[in-house]
Amino acid sequence: MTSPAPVILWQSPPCWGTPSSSPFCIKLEAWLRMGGVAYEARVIAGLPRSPTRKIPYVELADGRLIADSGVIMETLGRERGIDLDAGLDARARGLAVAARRLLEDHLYWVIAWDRWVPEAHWTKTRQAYFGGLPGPLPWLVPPFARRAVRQALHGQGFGRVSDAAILDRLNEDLDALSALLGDQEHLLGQLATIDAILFAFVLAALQPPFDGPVQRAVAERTNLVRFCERFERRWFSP
Ligand SMILES: N[C@@H](CCC(=O)N[C@@H](CS)C(=O)NCC(=O)O)C(=O)O
Repeated sequence: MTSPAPVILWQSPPCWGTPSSSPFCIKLEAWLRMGGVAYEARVIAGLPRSPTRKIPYVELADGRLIADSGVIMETLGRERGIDLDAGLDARARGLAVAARRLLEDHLYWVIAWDRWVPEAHWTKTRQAYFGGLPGPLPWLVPPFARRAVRQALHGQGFGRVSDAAILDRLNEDLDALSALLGDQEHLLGQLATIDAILFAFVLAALQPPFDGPVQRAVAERTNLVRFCERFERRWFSP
């Protein structure tokens, strides 16, 4: 039997020593590696061609474009018989959903705020995300992109509260994750999809070169940092 053609993973470029500036892209790439799916990572030029206009998305050999890291994982999992969560019982599955929501729908917004809002951080984000664009684009694009993120943060709520309130919530998130992980090798005691998600979002909070309160808060939870180091060694070593 011939093996399927590599999946094309469309994502944002590597950033600050991580495989992509987007934690959702890192999550998906980690899952592809864990599931043994052959893929080719490509950097988008211009706006995403995905149905949702978001990254990551994948392009399959039959021409399908699939958006959303979760949908992509479900689709490829179903079509290729990959189930990294087969060994989880109902309680562990429940915990995985809760942790995923915390990471993707809450910690994600702390990460976005940290990168796009404080002026000193924005200077570095702007350079990292847009500095390589051609012509006048590094001057033209960032103000529009920043306005869109600020509007999203306003809708989500972080745009309406103090920095201290955001950091309080970050600390609650990190305490919860750190307590769940404890001294285990994997969040749920065995390798599962949630490990890819934990890795991607904790790394995305830790890695920017801001040396700010977000990075310090993550660094204090040494079990989370060690988890990321282990995960990276196992799944992203050359
Ligand atoms: N639920 C989506 C979320 C993806 C997502 O929010 N991607 C961000 C980058 S981190 C994006 O493309 N943002 C562009 C936009 O919102 O227009 C997934 O799991 O893939």
